[in-house]
Amino acid sequence: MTRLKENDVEPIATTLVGYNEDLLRMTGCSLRELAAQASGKEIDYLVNRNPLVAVIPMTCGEGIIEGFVESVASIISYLGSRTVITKISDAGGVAEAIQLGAEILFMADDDRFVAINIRTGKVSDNGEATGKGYVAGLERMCQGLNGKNVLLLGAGPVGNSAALALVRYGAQVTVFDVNISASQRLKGAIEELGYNVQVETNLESALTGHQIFVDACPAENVIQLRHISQATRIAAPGIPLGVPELEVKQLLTDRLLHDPLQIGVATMLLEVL
Ligand code: PYL
Repeated sequence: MTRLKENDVEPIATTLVGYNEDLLRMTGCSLRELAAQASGKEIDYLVNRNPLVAVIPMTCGEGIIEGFVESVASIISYLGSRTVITKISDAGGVAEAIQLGAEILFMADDDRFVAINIRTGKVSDNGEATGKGYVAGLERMCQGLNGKNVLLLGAGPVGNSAALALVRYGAQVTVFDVNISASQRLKGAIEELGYNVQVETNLESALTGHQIFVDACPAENVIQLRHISQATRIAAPGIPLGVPELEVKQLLTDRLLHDPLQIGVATMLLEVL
């Protein structure tokens, strides 16, 4: 998993209104509606129960990312939840959150970013939630995915979650990962659930043979200009963005779904309600 940097998260809190307008234009739904669709939860549950959500800084491993907990808290607050960032980090922060009466805890170390509902025991992992959230956005952007060919780049945690969400929407999924055994493992897991996935080992032919992409791999500039047409739609949960930034603005306006945290955090919250 690629570690976010301060300049990935710093702009989030002050650009959520504009971000939501862009999302509405691209997918026809707001961040709240997208998270509700991805999690299968009704948004008014969030409003009615209004649980206190605590975001806890974690100093372990490579430590704090400046602005990370503030960005997570701003997204949760934007969704309408009562939110607090604990003053204390780590174990003390967990104790502080519970003493404050928090029902849901968000925290991230170098390996896992989780949301925990301490009342129900429900846990949501950022990778799994991000995969579901982005596929829900892609489904709205494409006005449905049933019967459509989708190329999934990356068979990691986000890719595995995205693959399951894609086949559940009826998409014909082809997966490419530089690590072929990762693609095979993903194929096996999806087949166990009664669905089919094709494994592609030639990236160039996969890219030229598809218009709908889920870019869930950490490589940069995988999707090149020659792979982009008027029909191209891209959901890109991967950090850093796998499409050349500059050209993207010109060619893919309103057809590229990409953010550092928003869709994943919103889906995590709805998942643990
Ligand atoms: C959750 C993000 C999404 C992509 N990469 C993941 C990442 O950067 N994880 C590390 C998060 C560390 C947070 C730090 C803090 O500020 O509490 N422990």
